[in-house]
Amino acid sequence: MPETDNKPKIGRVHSALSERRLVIVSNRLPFSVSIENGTLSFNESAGGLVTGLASFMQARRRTPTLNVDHLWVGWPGSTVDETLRGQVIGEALRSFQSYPVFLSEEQMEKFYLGFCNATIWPLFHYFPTYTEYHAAYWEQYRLINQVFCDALEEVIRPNDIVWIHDYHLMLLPRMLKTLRPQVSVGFFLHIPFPSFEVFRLLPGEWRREILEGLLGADLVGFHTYEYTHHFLQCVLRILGYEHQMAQIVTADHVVKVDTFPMGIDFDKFSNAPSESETQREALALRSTLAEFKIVLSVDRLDYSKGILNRLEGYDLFLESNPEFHGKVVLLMIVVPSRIGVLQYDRMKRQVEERVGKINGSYGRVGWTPVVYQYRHVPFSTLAAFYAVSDVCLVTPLRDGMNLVAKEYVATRTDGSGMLILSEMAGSAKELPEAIIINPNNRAEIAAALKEALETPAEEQKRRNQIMRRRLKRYHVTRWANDFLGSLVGLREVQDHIEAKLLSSRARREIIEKYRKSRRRALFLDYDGTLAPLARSSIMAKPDEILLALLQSLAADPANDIVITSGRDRQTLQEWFADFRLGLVAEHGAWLKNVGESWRLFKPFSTAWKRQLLPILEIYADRLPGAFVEEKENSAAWHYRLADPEQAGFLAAELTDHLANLISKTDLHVIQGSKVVEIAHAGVDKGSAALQWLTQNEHDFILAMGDDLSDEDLFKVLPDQAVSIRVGVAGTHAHFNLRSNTDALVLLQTLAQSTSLPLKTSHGRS
Ligand code: ADQ
Repeated sequence: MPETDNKPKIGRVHSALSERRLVIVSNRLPFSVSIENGTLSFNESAGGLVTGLASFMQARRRTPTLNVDHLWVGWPGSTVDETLRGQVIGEALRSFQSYPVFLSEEQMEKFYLGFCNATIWPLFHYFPTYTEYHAAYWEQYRLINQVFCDALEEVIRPNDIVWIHDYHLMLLPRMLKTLRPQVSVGFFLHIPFPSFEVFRLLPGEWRREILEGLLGADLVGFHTYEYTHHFLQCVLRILGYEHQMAQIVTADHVVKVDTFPMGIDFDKFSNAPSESETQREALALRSTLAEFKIVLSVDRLDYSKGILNRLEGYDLFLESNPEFHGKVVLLMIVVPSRIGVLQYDRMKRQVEERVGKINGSYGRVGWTPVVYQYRHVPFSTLAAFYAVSDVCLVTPLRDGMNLVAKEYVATRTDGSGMLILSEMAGSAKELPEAIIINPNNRAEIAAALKEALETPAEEQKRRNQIMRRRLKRYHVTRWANDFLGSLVGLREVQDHIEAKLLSSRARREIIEKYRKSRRRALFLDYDGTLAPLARSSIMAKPDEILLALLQSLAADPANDIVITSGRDRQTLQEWFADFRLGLVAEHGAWLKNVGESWRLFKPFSTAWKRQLLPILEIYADRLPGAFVEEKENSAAWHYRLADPEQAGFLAAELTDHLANLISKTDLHVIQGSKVVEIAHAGVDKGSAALQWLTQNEHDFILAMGDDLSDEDLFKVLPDQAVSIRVGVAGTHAHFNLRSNTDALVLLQTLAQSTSLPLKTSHGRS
């Protein structure tokens, strides 16, 4: 990576954000369309994502310096007949700045209820036994992501910032970026990203496509550091991409991965208790439940939310604390969700049975231990619930973040109230002053309830004040601006790197220069440049197409072609002996001119091998898949086939270890692509190439390479030389090419260019 400061420059970012249209893409729009007797009606929809983003959008509208131009793209919540679609689009654009993506019920079945909620949701929440793996679901998931991409194509403008949300659309970033490489694309995942061992349960093709899909974005965001870490780990282990400071250079662009814990609209919740509607409802509630302490729980009906565990914990609390009988109620608000998915329907029945059992066992006239409501409630009612409750009990078995916990604390303006929070919720990282419990342990829930109900008022205040300060500072607008600022700021780093990508104009100029030149030197690295990086060195043997290409380049008497490689001379000899090629082996230790025999760059002592080779062997023994390659004047420890994470640690350790041992010698350690090498300092591809350049005068010089050892060559070449780094990476070369295939295409074009009609008019020798 180049040494560029990639922190968003606040002023520039702010102005970039205010000048560009923001396009939010999520499965659901912030409203649902319903049709009764041919009449359309639009109702607000609920859920963490929509609640949070809608607040952010409102804040944007309230900020005069920000351009409020935005568009929200998503499914309108029901199947809309063809004949009504025009009307829905018109109303959605006019009243909601939204653009609907129409999907049929059948499509939603396998996509939404299928792949999204019967495959990804359970797996990512660590319920592998609930996870269903159906090829038909997967196919539908791909298809619907494509439908979203097609819809975006209709509305997107080149300067838009596109922010894609959640697990329904993980393939969309790549699809969109392929279609519109210039559009800034961000992705945020609202649910946990599971550990590698869980993610790998997905079939190979699915898991690779999902990761590739996400890496299509410029910025990928998660709620917690753990999820970010899991994602990077999966990317490394499944796709083989390493990261540097959470920046990944893929074959075609640079992706940043980062943590952005979602906040809430703090002021909205903090102001709610002083609003008349909330006050009225709170008063009514208090008078109905005047004799009781209120323990509140609010969530969607979902097995990940730990509703049954909560009821078990409460049951145990009542069983072991009879002194609280008749003094406490659990007010349990459950919002209907994903009706029609087997586990959800089953869970609804189980919850109802459990509530019935607790009320039947402990209840009496005048006291219902669990007050259960299965419905969506409007904001004022929700705020009133938060405002009157002494304890908020949040017990998810897994939760990406959990906004309810934050909303409760924000609503407690007088500092009273106790939050009990599961350690499995992302928000537990930000709210450690809550009573943190493990929801799998009902004894812990029961003990936490007792503790919460008995916590003195000053202690409640102390804890809440700390949490409120934090929530006030990192509110939802700050979260969204942080994400978008980071996305826009990233553009600068990407531009810097991508500015070097070989343009078609520069390409034409190179070809022209090549055609007109009289004597040319071409320095071509082998692995990663002429041949794709292979899993084993044997597999990297040149194929017939490559040999034919080299032959045609070498057949031109004006060309001095030199293969500059880190490989040993025997291998190069075996592959290229029959060709008119110069060869550089072991990064410049061995040189071979056409028609001559090999010669050493300079005499070297190899006494070091006796001491250092055994060390490389020890490291190879410790890491299955790693092996040592002894060359005449150098030695390499390869780990392409080894476990990438363990290899990463060991490679760093080995490099350190060797660096200490060779500090007073003329050796140095080179970290290459999946290899650690020991070689003689001052011997590199640059010094080797200069030997050819001093032998003849060249009016065209080209150097191509894909890794750090090629940078030594790029650095020493004269200014007029054409240097090309294969892969998108920071470099001393003049240009980058995206891949080894692009490098071969360019060489092919050069080889063919001299047979074009103008060839003889340049009078080459
Ligand atoms: P959800 O699973 O929907 O969100 P959560 O974060 O708790 O979970 O958000 C629920 C939202 O819906 C809250 O804003 C709450 O006020 C509201 N709500 C809940 N029950 C309600 C009811 N009965 N009536 C009215 N409103 C109700 C997903 C992830 C979470 C992540 C969010 C945001 O699963 O882990 O926190 O996205 O990223």
